Amino acid sequence: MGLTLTEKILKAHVVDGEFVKGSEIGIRIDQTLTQDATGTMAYLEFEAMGVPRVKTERSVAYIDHNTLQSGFENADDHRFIGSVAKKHGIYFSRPGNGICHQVHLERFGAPGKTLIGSDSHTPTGGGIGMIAIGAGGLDVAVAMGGGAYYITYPKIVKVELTGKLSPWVSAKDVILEVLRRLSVKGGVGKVIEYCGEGVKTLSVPERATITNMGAELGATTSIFPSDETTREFLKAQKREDVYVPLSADPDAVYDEVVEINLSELVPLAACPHSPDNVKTVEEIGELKIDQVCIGSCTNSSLMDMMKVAHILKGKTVHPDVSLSIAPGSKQVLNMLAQNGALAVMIDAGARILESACGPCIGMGQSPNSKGVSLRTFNRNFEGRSGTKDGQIYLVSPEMAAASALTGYLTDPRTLEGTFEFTMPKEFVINDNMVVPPATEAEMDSVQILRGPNIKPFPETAPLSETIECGCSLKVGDNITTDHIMPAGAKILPLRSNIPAISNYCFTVCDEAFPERAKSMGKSIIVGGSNYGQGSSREHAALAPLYLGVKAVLVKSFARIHRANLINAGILPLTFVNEADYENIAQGDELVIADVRKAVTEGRTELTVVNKTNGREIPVLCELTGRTKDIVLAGGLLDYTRESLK
Ligand code: MIC
Ligand code: SF4
Repeated sequence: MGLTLTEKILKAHVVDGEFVKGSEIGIRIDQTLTQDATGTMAYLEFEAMGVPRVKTERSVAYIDHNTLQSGFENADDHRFIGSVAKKHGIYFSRPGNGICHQVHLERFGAPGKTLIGSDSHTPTGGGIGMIAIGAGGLDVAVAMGGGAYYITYPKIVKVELTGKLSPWVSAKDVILEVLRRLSVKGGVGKVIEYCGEGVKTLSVPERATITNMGAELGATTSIFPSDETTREFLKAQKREDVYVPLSADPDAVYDEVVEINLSELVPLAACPHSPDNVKTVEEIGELKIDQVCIGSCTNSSLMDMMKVAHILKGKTVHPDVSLSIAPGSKQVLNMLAQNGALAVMIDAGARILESACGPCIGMGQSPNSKGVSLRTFNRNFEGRSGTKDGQIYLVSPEMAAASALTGYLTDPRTLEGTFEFTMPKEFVINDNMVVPPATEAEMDSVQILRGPNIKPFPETAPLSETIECGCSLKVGDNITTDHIMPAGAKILPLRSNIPAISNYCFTVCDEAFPERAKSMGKSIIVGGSNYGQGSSREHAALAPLYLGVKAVLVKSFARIHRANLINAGILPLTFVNEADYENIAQGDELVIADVRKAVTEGRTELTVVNKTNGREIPVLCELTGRTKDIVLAGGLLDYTRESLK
């Protein structure tokens, strides 16, 4: 029986566990990446493990998220990350060099390699045939130290592409169509593998747009084959040496098949407040807009920017619209400057932002009250833009640029003519903003520069014999990590300071939560399905840990967040009968008797007794050998410190 591409790469990297669907496997990690909003914690954790130099083939630390420096905090964090990188063998991509995923694809990614990154959009690397997975910072720290990365051996979904995109229909519309069909939980426990004749018609940046936003499906990752198009891209990046051809065997067996005829796709938009709330322009109807933001790791390639420049050429942004553009990397920005497209954008009235995440993570450009904002980004969760009642629509660069001119949501197919982008034979290459690490001889003399905002990892404790405490919060379905631990320009500077950032935990849902949790001392959170979807931020587990949360009981979890809870030593529980969700109210007193004994013995079914209404609620605690030991130890840090000794 033939193998899928995913299986081929996983098989070549597996170091622990059995190759059986649904069971846990440990894989060797070739490359890691971090960004600054998750990086400080990841490097504090790496330091705590006591490994002098990273053991990966290539580890890169990017500065791209917290680039608005409205106080000393972000600048201090950048300095800290730069110094840790230098000391411990990590390449440092300085602020201004671009968004981690865009730069990694251009300069470091390689087909057939494994990459984990402390950012959920790490699957961008799947665009050149990598197994690239988003993970919590602690998992990335462990991988840098040479430890395996554990995933559930995934189901593999084949997306069979046929046909060719019509003019003004974009790679973004492909992934929006996949989201429309599969939903934000449709990819949980799965890898999405793209195959078929249609693959050949898509360039590397287009493929990367699709794998990037596969994160919104909740998928473990997404991947394209590595073919002649990949080789051409790598050659143009002067990296042809890392090219290897890779594809699934013709008789590979998949768990599910989705068919998409690219020729039939039309321009789409994800409406507020979920990336799977996808509609056509016609279905949305007339929509006056206030803002357009173009950029983010989903749509900031040279190809995307050239399309935008073509549409804007000789025109003026509508008087009621603010248009901002953030090219994804220094390479992209530089090429736009050299070929004149930047001048076209400036001339049309675009507000040019630095090459960074910017508005995507609420670092500036929040829309006006109730403002309608079209964004080429990947997430439109409530409040993420920084404006609580902002109405965010996720669209392609073509739709964004066309609408910026008309002031209304506009189907780009109404534009005259067509636009064919030819990939450059050579990109402009200058890696002068990537600082290499110190040599082994020099590394001891590198001083770590720590600012006063950097506080240590919160205290952990081994799992207690019995958990007896109140329910401090009850929330519904599809809670995102942006609800649990909001981001934005005000809160992001506190990413290295868990005590301070904890004061914002869950405040999107309930302003009183942090104080209430603190005064309760210890507590349990109850939630619905797909709890913790979205970002990889481990702060969404570390803040609850700091606030005394001992267990989270929900209908189902998103993958990375569940792993982050385990890493923080918080017990992840799911209802056996989802209807029991109704049998717990906020404030109820709950007991999980002899929980330590049960977990130690590997019992997966536990009972939560609701002392307030007398009900006994069966719950699942599905921990394997390793995750069981992590929870018993009080988290991954203690567990790893022991096992690396
Ligand atoms: C995001 O897009 O939500 C982020 C900000 O990039 C996060 C990481 C973070 O919260 O720092 C992610 O996607 O993992
Ligand atoms: Fe940055 Fe936005 Fe991409 Fe996250 S999704 S890495 S915030 S650009």
